[in-house]
Amino acid sequence: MSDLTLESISLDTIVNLVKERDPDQTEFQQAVQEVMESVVPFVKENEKYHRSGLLERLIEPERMVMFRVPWEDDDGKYQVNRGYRVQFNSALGPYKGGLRFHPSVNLSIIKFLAFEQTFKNSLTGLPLGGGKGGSDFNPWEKSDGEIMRFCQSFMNELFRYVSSDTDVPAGDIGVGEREVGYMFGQYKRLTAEFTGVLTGKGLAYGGSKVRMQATGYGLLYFAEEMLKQKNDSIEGKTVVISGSGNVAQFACKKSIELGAKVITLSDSGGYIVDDEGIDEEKFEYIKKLKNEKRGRIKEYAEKYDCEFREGKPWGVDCDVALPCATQNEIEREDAQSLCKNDVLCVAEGANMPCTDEAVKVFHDAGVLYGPGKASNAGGVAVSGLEMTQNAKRLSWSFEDVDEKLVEIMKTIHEKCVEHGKNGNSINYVDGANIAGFIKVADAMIAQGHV
Ligand code: NDP
Ligand code: 2IT
Repeated sequence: MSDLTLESISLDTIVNLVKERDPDQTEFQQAVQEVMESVVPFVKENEKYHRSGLLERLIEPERMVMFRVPWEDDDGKYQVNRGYRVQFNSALGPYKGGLRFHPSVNLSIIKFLAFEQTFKNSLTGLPLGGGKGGSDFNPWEKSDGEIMRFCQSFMNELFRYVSSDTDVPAGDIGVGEREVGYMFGQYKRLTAEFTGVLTGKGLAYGGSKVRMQATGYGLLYFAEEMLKQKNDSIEGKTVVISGSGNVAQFACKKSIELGAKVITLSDSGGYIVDDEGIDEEKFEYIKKLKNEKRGRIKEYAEKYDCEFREGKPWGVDCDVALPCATQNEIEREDAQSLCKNDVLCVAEGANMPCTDEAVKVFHDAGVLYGPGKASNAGGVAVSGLEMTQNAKRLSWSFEDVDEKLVEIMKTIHEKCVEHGKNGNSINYVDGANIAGFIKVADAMIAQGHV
């Protein structure tokens, strides 16, 4: 890659660099394009950033590791999966970001997630670099013993690249407290050290209060700030949520607490529509169904006698839509359906759940649209607070951590407004990308051409 000059910096030149290098990495190309649509015009206007191969360095991970993960299933057969850790950018602190276990995982997906994480972590204001990892392992219908053996084998290799001061993984799709626990146990065994090498740990051994709730709660704190811009609030609104995992569950819980009516949740099998709204009791049922029994959302429809439909929930009439499942789950037609039903606000709990075309539909329709790197940053923010508590060897109360989370989400919103204000409206995509970029870029320049 060559050093770009002011004249040669353009969205196309940057995106083409990525396409030429990694033609098959479509998710990574999509994430770079989305960030650079905001950053390139900003860089052109700010001379400080016309140097040091800054943009070329920003789109290339500092380090990527891929490794074999062999494990024994319950029938005594050997299975082999592929493990990944992409250490994208350490300008602001130790690499930080989750681990995803899902059969769709590949290098493109882990790179897009690590790239997004770099800007998200910058927005939190905490000293966190960006990274992500995972495996194409499918946790679905695996026994507890199989999950444990897989996690141990995964850590047998990963432990060489992580530590509380260099790279601190956490959960993501398919990785929750149980998996973090097995990986933490194995790391401790391999290194004979009890340190905060992972976040999202159980409360008994160094986990932070509110970490479990943080992404979903933070999403609602952010959505509330967005609605405030239109002198509105979440109270009394009808909310459609996709997914039924960690993020979706606590987005649902906080929506209920704030007086909204949540009528859908989903999984890869389909979605439920509960016109009466999910209440606290139904929420407890879902938590048990998903986290302990590892059941399907369809069972909710049978228990509470409501509708279950295949596909995605975006055709359901709502005021607020919270995609909390996976990337590219809202495509152009889905966005059009939401707009047809006069959706007011779309805030992303998942990472990159809206395609570029869907985002354009929302912007053109004047919908409040919050990109994940801002609206779902609450999870990693509380992970950062978990690291601080571990380093100090103390544990803050639920109220203290929750209050800090509220403040962080409000500050991220303010940064989006500062850098995304466009006449009377706010372009949260530009706001989040530019605010996230400035801090990372300043730190990279200060640290020299490394
Ligand atoms: P979970 O594994 O707890 O839940 C994932 C949910 O999404 C499940 O209901 C799952 O359904 C559904 N899902 C996953 N993949 C697909 C797919 N390809 N098609 C349809 N449904 C799918 O993960 P999380 O709740 O932790 O993560 C959800 C999203 O939030 C991800 O995009 C993640 O990157 C993002 N995120 C997570 C954070 C965290 O702290 N955990 C922080 C910030 C963002 P099924 O079980 O049927 O696969
Ligand atoms: O996408 C994300 O921000 C996460 N999966 C959480 C990362 C973390 O380190 O807590």
